[in-house]
Amino acid sequence: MSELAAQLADLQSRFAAAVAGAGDERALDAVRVDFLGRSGAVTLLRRGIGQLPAEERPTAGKEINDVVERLEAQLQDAQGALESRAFDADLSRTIDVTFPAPDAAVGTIHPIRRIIEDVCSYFERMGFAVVLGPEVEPDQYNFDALNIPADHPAREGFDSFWITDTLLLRPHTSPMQIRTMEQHAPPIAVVAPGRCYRRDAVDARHLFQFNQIEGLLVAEGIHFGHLKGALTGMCRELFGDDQQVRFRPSFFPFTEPSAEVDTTCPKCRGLGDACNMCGGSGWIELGGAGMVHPNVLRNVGYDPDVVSGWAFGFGIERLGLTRYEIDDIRRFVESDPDFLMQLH
Ligand code: FA5
Repeated sequence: MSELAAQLADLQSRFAAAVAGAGDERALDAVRVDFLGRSGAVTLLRRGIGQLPAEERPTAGKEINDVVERLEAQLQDAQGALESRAFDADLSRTIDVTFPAPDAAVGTIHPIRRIIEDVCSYFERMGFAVVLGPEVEPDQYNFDALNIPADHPAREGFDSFWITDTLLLRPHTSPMQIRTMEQHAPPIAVVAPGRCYRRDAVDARHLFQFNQIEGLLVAEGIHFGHLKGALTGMCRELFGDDQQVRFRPSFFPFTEPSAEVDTTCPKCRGLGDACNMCGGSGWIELGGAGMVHPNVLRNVGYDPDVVSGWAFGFGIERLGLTRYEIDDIRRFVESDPDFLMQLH
């Protein structure tokens, strides 16, 4: 027997003994490192090949490789045996099938989505339809048809993300007024919730992506009192039974007269005092509203001498701040489940 053959025989019997003694996967891995690792016994033998006469080297290399193959196969068998022993042990455990299971984690509707659903449901019960529209609009729908021509300073107020010279991410849901009236003859009664985008700096009251809900009612004989009644009812639905609604004169090119809409602060119930929710005024601002401007009705082919209408546009996140008494609008978009799950 050559010297190498004797060394290989010795190595194999030491290997077999080591594998037999390895009781778990970690011990088996140590055996692999000792024999087949980078500084293991096989590597030492390989280094010895260099000392042999050149003509013996190929045979010696092959002999070592054959042994390595066998060792690897034995390691794999031993690994399989260990796994099946662990599996058997697991099977033989007694399981108490009557033990109560932990509660499954379930999600809830996001508070912003809940407010959208509540407002839609309030208006649907009054016969309004819910309509959805594109978030990318031509300036024609977003401005021109809403009585805001190209040189009108009101365009500056909607600091918009422009995509091309004529296309923009809508900064408000009011284009849905035009889209709806273009497609349907009066009477019209719709609400249109959806995402809006503005180049506003993010702070406690502003996001660059937020949600609005637009409302539009157009028919014969519609007046400001209808608007007041609808919005007062909506505030009571969202915030409680004794909410009041206040209309402050304002300006929007697409409504005349126009108003900013406030509701009594649901925290201090309108008392003001040192309320940190409303800053002591007793009122919270929700959005804009007014009677649809005659030019807007004309732009969609309606006759302002025959029909009239009201419209409003409220920020959903602002409704959320008020409803849940939260002091920072960013909480809604931070995706903190522990925080969001508290709001129902
Ligand atoms: C408008 O967007 C008008 N289209 C509303 C309107 C519709 C008036 C129909 C008349 C008739 P305004 O720019 O004020 O108006 O925005 C309305 C509401 O959107 C604000 O009161 C606020 O609640 C919300 N809002 C506006 N910008 C932001 C913002 N960056 N982050 C969060 N909410 C915002």
